[in-house]
Amino acid sequence: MKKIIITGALGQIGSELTMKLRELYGKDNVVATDIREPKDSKVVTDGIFEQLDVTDADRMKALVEKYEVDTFIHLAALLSAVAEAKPKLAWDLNMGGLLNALEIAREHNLKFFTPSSIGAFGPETPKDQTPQVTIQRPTTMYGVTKVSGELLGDYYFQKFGVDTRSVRFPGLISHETLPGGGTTDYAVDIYFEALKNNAYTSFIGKGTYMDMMYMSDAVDLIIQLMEAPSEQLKCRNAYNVSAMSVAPEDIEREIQKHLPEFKLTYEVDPVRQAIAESWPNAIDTSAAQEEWGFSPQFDLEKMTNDMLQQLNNKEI
Ligand code: VAH
Repeated sequence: MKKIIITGALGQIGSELTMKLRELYGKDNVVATDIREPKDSKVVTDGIFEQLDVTDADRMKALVEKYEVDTFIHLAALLSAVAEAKPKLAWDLNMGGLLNALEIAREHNLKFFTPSSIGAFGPETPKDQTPQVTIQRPTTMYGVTKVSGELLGDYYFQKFGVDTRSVRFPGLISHETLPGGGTTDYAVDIYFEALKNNAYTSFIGKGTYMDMMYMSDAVDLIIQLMEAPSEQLKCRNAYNVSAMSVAPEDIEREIQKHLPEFKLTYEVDPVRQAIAESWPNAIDTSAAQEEWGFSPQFDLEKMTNDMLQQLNNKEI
């Protein structure tokens, strides 16, 4: 990777990935784009930023040619809960944007990354130690777009030789940005609310296990995967990646080591609970470990320490 364009740069992943890439590759070699253009974000003020609606193929192509990038990181998409509320918009944005990006990657021979998700699995998928290759019949529009995206990644690699790379992200936990419309958002909100109110009401029920990962590990693994030698990679649809499998009460116990009076209560949101229950409890990540050295650094204890410390410093 030398010169990189990112879509969705103001999103949960994009806002941290953009800053890390600017640090590693130089501010002049990272073109951050997003449909929004807030004046106060360092993603906008601390480097190259262009407004881009990913359904506008002509503008996307013009930016790729203007900055002569060699790598395309496509993050713009609607997340699971919002997608379930607006399924047609989710299909149009998630798939229309992705196809525009893949076509431009094909025309300009760009190295390509877009994330899939554990949301690409469904109720028939084995729930524990979910294999790299298994049944994928998701029951959400988000999941349908993620499986379709995985198949497109395979297709553009096999048919056109595009260097497509992807991972199935678990729930991602970040202190930089509040997530927007995901099912795993409770695992971010809980830390903000613990510090603000010493209490949190979870919309996901007790005992609901999902894979999770600290954003720091997610950002590092994207760079690690993108820098891995192409010949090492057998999976061009998406690799299973995860750092931990947790339920709300596990996070509660970890937070109480720092805030002993912290109280977790539950008000289950049936829509997001149903989505969560259709996803695996814990996926197998051996393929990513073996093929490109995936090795997350943050477990629940280490993540909780860092989250609370970082949020304390921000005086949220
Ligand atoms: C969501 N945070 O909840 C995203 C992610 C695995 C979850 O895809 O939609």
